[in-house]
Amino acid sequence: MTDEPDVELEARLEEQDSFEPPEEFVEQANVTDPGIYEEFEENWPDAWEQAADLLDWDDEWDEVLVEEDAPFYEWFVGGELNAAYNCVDRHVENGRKNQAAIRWEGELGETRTYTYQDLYREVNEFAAALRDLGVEEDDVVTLYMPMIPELPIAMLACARIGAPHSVVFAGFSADALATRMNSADSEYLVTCDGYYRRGDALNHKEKADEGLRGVEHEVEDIVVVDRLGDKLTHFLGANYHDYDELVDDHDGERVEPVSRDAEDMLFLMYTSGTTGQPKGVKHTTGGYLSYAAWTSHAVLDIEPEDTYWCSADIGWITGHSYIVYGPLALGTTTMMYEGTPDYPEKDRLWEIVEKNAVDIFYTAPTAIRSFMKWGKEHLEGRDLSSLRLLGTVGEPINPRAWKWYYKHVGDESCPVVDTWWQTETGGMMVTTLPGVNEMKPGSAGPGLPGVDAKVIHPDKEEVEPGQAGHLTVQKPWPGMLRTLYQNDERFVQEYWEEYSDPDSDEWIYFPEDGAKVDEDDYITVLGRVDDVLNVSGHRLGTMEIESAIVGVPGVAEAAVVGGDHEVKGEAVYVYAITEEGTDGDEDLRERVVDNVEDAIGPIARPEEIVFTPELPKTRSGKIMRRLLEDIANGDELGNTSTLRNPDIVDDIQQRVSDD
Ligand code: 6R9
Repeated sequence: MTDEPDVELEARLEEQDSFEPPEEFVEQANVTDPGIYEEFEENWPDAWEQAADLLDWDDEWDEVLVEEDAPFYEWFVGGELNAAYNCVDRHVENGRKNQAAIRWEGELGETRTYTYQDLYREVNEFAAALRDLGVEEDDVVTLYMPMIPELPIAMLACARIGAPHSVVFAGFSADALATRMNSADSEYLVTCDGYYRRGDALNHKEKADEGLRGVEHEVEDIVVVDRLGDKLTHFLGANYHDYDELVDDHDGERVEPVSRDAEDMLFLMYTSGTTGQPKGVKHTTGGYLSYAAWTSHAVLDIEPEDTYWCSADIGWITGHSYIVYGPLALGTTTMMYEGTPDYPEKDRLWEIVEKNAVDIFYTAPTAIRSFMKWGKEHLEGRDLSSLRLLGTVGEPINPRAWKWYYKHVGDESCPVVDTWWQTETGGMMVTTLPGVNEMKPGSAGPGLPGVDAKVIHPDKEEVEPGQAGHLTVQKPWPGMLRTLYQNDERFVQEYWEEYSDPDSDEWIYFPEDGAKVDEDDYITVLGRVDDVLNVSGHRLGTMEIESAIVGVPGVAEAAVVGGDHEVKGEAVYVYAITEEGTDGDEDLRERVVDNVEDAIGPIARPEEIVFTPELPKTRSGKIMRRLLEDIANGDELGNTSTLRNPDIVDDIQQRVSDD
């Protein structure tokens, strides 16, 4: 880190490796009884009813869990409910219509507040508009939108009429949008004209239009939100609609929320896997919403009167579960911020916390490492005393960053929850309960009550404390993905095949993370064991990036690995073989970068590109990625004798140090 080391913090906190939850916090916490672990164990799976009981159901479930078709589990079977009703209507009915539901801060400083009544009104109007356009129950609606209130409104409008949404992160490229719309056969798109980033207005619609050109089926309708206020006149056809006009045309209309089966799809969310094709993770209405609400209650300690802020983007699962569905199901005030944390100044987030008296703040380790780098002086002028709980998610947090967060943001009076989970798990899985457990910086904690997380060897035995192994989950949970969209086979292959034994009906979920465990069953997640990188907490498939690179004329082959990065955690390192007669020059480098950004988005931008005549390969022809990682990190190289071409290693090292 480049800032002055905080001597006092170092001295006092460095040695400390566990922290008790602050008493003041425990006194008011939602969950404080350590017996909850036993309760779930003894009363499993019925204990999960306490998650479902946080919601209002149109029809009670007949069975909590049906395992007949494992690993295609079903939860709260026979139950019926509507997610939008649970996130909006019931709070209006319960006399809380004037409470703020969404508080939004634009990057330039504008603010908008939607009370639950406002939200109710606009969700209904947009739901009516979608219906009018022809959207029917079970049609997938793609939402390609940045952090503006119309995004959660569109999600809830879809949920109201039983149309699953598929949100595509606004930072993704036109190609990525097309791939996802094609995969989901999605015939409807909601997008916007543009948004602000570091003070610049970005043209988003141009990207959306370009993406639409790559969609292979007919797209029925495109709705465009006017974020920038300069009404776009360049709609490309009669099937383009202005969001405000649609909502005005349906002024005051009401749409009865559709009763959905607990197992009906609430949404699809695409995530990166080991192959080039992103995976469409399917989440359901009953299990997912119960799980998002339950974990928001038990781990984030959300109360209706709180102002809660998760600084993720709704385009990722964290935003789905912990900006939109969990917090709104509990009827709290959820914050949204459009912009970047250092615009216009590096204290922007703390300004927002102070101004809104935020109670709970949930962010990513990569953000915390940036705050550390910028220096604590950016927090010092701000009153952060409203904060009660801090959380992190997305990647492992190093103890130093954890302690910095605890001390400088939380003033040693807020518990920090380090929450391990995935797009596929729907919600948090491994974390401390802030009102129950002590915290150990760097270690996420035990599996949540009812979550059977175990770290195992290849022989399926649990590892000894301190040893590394694979993280697994050995019992189903309500928030779990049900399948990969239209690909049951890949679902079984990706998550269950490694450790399950179908013959004895033993099903073990493998999230593709390495981990170790200590004597108190606290799990430290070490990172992915597959070819997926975690750049600033975002999952990127190396295959996806490699295929974008070999698409550049002049590049014959490419290998992408993760190199250590001070702020991003991991960064994209590219080793590429050029074709005969092509120079690995600046021009080619630029074309590689452009192609990666076009195929995926700026988040996948390579940190380093090394052109080489060969890649180190084993005798069976496999690229030795470990070795390339070690070279990227300047680490001691392991044994290279199994290589078919050991001489190339020195050569590549030379090229790296020449750069
Ligand atoms: C929610 C989310 C999932 C992957 C996951 C793991 C990493 C997430 C973590 C963590 C260590 C934590 N990860 N939280 N690693 N400690 N607290 O991030 O979902 O985008 O699907 O990423 O992120 O490697 O497998 P997703």
